[in-house]
Amino acid sequence: MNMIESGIAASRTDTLAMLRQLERKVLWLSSYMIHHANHESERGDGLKVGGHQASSASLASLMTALYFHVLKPEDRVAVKPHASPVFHAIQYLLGNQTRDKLENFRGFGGAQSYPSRTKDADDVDFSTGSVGLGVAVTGFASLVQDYVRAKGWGKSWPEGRMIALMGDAEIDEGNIHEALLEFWKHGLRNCWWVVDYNRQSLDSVVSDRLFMKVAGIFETMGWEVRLLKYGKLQQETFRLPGGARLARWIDECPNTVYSALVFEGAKGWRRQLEADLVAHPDTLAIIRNLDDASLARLMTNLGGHDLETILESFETAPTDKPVCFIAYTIKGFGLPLAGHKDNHSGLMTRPQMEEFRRLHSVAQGAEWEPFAGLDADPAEIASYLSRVPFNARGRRRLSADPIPVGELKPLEVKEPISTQTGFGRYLDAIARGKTPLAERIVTTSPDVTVSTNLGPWVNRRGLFSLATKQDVFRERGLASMQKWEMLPSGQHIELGIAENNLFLLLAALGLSHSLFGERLLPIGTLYDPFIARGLDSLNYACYQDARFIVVATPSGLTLAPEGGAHQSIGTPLIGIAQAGLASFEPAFVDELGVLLGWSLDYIQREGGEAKDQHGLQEEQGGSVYLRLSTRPLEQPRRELGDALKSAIIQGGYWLRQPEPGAGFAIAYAGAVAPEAIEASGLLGEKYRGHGVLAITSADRLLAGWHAAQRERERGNDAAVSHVETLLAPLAADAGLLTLIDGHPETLSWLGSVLGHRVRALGVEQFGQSGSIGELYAHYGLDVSAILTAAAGLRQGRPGRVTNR
Ligand SMILES: Cc1ncc(C[n+]2csc(CCOP(=O)(O)OP(=O)(O)O)c2C)c(N)n1
Ligand SMILES: [Mg+2]
Repeated sequence: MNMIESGIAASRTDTLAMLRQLERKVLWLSSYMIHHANHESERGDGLKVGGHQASSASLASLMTALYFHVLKPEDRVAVKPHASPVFHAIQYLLGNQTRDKLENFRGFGGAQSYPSRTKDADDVDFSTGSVGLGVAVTGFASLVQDYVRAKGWGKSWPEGRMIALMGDAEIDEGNIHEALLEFWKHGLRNCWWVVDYNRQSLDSVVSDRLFMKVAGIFETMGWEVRLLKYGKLQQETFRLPGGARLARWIDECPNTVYSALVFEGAKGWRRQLEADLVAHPDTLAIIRNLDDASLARLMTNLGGHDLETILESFETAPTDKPVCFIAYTIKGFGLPLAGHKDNHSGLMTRPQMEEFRRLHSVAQGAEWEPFAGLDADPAEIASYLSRVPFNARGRRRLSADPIPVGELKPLEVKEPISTQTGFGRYLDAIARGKTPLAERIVTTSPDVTVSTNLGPWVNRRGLFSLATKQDVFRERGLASMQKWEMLPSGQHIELGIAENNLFLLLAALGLSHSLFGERLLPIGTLYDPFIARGLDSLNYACYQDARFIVVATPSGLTLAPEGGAHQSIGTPLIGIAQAGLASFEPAFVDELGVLLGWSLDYIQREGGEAKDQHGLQEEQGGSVYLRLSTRPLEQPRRELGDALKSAIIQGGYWLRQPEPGAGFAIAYAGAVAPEAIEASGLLGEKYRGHGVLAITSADRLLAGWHAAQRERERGNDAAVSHVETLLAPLAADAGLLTLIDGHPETLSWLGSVLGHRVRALGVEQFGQSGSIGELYAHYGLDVSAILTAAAGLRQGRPGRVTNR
């Protein structure tokens, strides 16, 4: 060994010694945090239990090695839900988390049970909670990083590794496998998935045979698979005479038996090994030479708990392809719960915690002291922590200036046109320009690019691919409507048919400003009914406050001949209920133009929560859902003034203004506008002065009404919502007929605003094939159904129930 080599070896030894100290501290802090929430906190029962204790201990070694040595600021990590205490403990040691939040773990305003980008203060990169989603989003974030860099942007921030620290049971989630296929197609790089292979999920023990099949799946998908199976102690022991037999015994030991022995400890190990290895005296000699503590240490010295093995594996791992690390760990490692199959929501008892405190040499009252009970000099630890590469650039939330949007030029249309066609034309018009807006829009779709009218946009802006690939049909001079040229400058990311992938990609694209410092304006399209297929991923994207526009088209019965399987009924209610998502269902393309322009701006707003007063998140912004249709409609000839534009954005306007005191109005949303208009014409004389209310967003009208009620309850009598203003001209006993190609509940609440009687028309049954006319007649959305319902309202029937 020369001087340089011995210097490196010495510094390696120092690093390992320091990491061992920090590993101890991380295990202590995370365990105590959970214990405190369950046993010491007086903040209520709601804080108690949770499957954190054993599950956190399982990742403590890996996370120590990663955060205190391997990671760089540009690396982005999704931490498995139940390792949240480990993450918060690490951030606390790095000075990025407060003691108060740790003491209030799981409490209101405290460190969150599952790492949360939006609710935690300590720089969480990706929220986790719904297992599988946080894992997959790392791969999509890596694709987004490639996208941004392929455009020549984001160069002031180094390229990072997108890392998932995942539970082994997360592999069971289908969305992971959907994502793996997509990643292979897109040539994923810079992505590491670290499987915490503790062979336990919530209810059961994971089968090793099954998991090795999983390893095969990763390899087939182009991933490098690295097993972190044996720790250094085991590796050295296996080299002794008889050692190879011990290795074989470990390999062949079923997971259930291994787990049970971990829990039983040295006595259990000794009994089992003596019985199983009677025919191998040299192997038994190794075991008999060890005292109880050493035997237990040897048998549990797995790769995922051995810092040296962990460092070696991570420091030599490639970034030019994805890597799956299968790290063998023990659930509850270092705790008295270790290995027990029921330990998922297991908690240490008070006596167990006292013993644990003694083991960690932490004095009463010093529980939260960062260095209490450690052997190393506190100054040395502090100095090491101050040099940790991950922390070198402080908080890693980046930002990007908003892209100016301006108003979209209204389309010139003479013929009947659908909102879906209008959407395609607006994007085509944007695509023609050399504007920052055109540059920053990125579209994506799960195999419905053409059928949702993104074709013209893609033809102009190209498909994204890291490698340029020519369009074969075009090269050969064969006529085609689609120019499928793939190139790094392309702005459409084509996905296979997997709606989870759509929403996870939108989640990653929609965080680009914060993760990579580059603003993207993501627009994803899909068929409206299939929102349900990716619903949890959509919810996940919104929870992270990712910003995007989802255009769902076609919707409802208007895709008539496609039949019931493709008919969406409940999606407007999803639009209302999904937090962080403003939903719209315009009928006419001029409305759509206003809403699209507004949406592109709204998804970029970042005002604080405190400024919001109207329940509409005007200041802080959010994501947007546009529910569109393929039904061509005659368009109103009009120029939209500012007041009308504003009303469209707020959720509705009078298409036909009611006279003061009018006794009747029709409120419609979306593609049923012609029925509402025709019925209104026929009702004309009989229902003099009636109104026709165009609802562009039931979601925003409802949110605004609820917010105004809250405001008034707080003492602000002047607070009035848009919908209250709209309905004010109607007589107190007026009848309100609501109409939507979706669940009637979407609009029926309108009657509660000022106490009007309501008859709500919509769809409550699965559809069948037919023309739009036939289906509207069948489900009671046609003119005749409106007239019948209107007559009922006039006679006061729907509002009255006779008492018998
Ligand atoms: C989509 C979803 N389904 C169910 C749960 C409830 N749940 C939380 S953790 C868990 C099992 C976790 O096992 P694993 O991923 O192996 O993590 P470990 O606790 O072993 O570290 C389950 C089923 C969840 N969080 N998300
Ligand atoms: Mg597990």
